[in-house]
Amino acid sequence: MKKNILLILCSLFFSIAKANNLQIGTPTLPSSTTIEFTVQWDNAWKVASGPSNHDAVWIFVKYQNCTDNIWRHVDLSTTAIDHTIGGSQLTVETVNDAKGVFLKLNTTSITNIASATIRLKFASLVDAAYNYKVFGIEMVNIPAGNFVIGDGASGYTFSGITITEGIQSAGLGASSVYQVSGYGSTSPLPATFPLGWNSFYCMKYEISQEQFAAYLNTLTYNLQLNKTANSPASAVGTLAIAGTTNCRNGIRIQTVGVSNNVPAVYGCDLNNNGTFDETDDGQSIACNWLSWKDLTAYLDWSALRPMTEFEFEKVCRGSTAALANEYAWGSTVLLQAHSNALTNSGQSSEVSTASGVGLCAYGANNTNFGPLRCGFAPRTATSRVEAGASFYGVMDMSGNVSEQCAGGYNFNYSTFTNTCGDGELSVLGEANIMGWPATGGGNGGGAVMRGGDWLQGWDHLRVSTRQNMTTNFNNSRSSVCGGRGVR
Ligand SMILES: [Ca+2]
Ligand SMILES: [Ca+2]
Ligand SMILES: [Ca+2]
Repeated sequence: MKKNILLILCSLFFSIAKANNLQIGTPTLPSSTTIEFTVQWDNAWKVASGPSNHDAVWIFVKYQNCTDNIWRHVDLSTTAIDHTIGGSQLTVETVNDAKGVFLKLNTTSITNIASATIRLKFASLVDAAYNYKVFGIEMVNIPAGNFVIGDGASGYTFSGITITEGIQSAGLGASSVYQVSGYGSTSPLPATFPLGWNSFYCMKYEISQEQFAAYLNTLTYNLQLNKTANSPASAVGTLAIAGTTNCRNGIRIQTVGVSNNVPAVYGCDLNNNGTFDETDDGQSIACNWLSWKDLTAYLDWSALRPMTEFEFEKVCRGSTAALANEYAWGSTVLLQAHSNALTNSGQSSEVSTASGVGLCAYGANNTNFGPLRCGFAPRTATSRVEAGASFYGVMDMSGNVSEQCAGGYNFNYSTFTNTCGDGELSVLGEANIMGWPATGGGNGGGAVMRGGDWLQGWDHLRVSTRQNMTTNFNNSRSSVCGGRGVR
């Protein structure tokens, strides 16, 4: 019975023509302590079984002080009744650190939110004369529960351990996480390390190029200088973070930066015709060229955090038994999607010319290509295995861009906790959360690449493989690395 419910849900779940269809209206300030805006998103879900979970939008607000022009994070009230949610479809979930709120469906359904008016209360008085921006990121609830880490078959896999509530609350000793072919942890995994049993939210999609450009546009000139590949004073059209062979990353300088008061403006111009944010300029393509430091800066800024290797496998596999060599959609069937075979290339409706079970962007084996649109695989009434969806409905966990996770070998697991970003960056524009790994690399850095990508082969795509343990591509910007956050 449960299986039937799952199949029915999946056919609704993954009927997504356009992935990142979340739209947030221009905000207004009805008072000095509130901000109001509209939210629209399609295929919102709250389901009771198969699995029981829901999606949500993580909303956070930034303000710009008109004296120093710096964008800072707005803390929001942690009392739910302080916020006013228009209509009956949505409800608000506050968070203890006040860094944002989750919007989610009020009752069990799968539906579109045509337009809901949201009024959020600030935690403290903020000047209404400032400039404000509201950001939203689609998330998926990953409920608390047991899961298996390791399929015992893939490269450098964990040996297949069921993570229970008891293990999460007691921690996992070093000896018990020894891998089948080496690369076990050399330090105990304490209870403070997110072993994945507890409930959390995971970004539904990889960070898109549009999302990353929006983040760059809140940085001062000096921070842009530190956090991009070329000076913000470079000519219009200069690539922001990509190498010369840009591998479908079209984030470029739209307006030349001058000073901290006049930083560069970045936009998407994948077709490189000098006109920004046209319908085919790749706004919805997954953002590659993200080093570990780029990913963690984005996550600190958005008040999320990196996921751990344990959480990565839970998001993929859910509560099911481990299947040897399975991919994120729970089977070993694989079908290549390639950026040389697309319909509506660069558009928000971009799809692979291929379709079917196990469709996944991998194995291009040629750096003239690149990643695809976030959530490109779901079509009308596609099943989980055709949509490339994880157990909980998270997209592209296998393939497209590599996921960068806290974990790996020779990593001090005692330092990393579930502390999220606080919305503010260091004076160099880096993440500055205690315990987050400072550098990339799976061997010693504490930031291992998981899930494979558009360039590498099939063996990197498996849920349990830790094949990139020693590659350390993500110490610098790589055409294959991107990522997503959790909270
Ligand atoms: Ca263009
Ligand atoms: Ca991925
Ligand atoms: Ca910070």
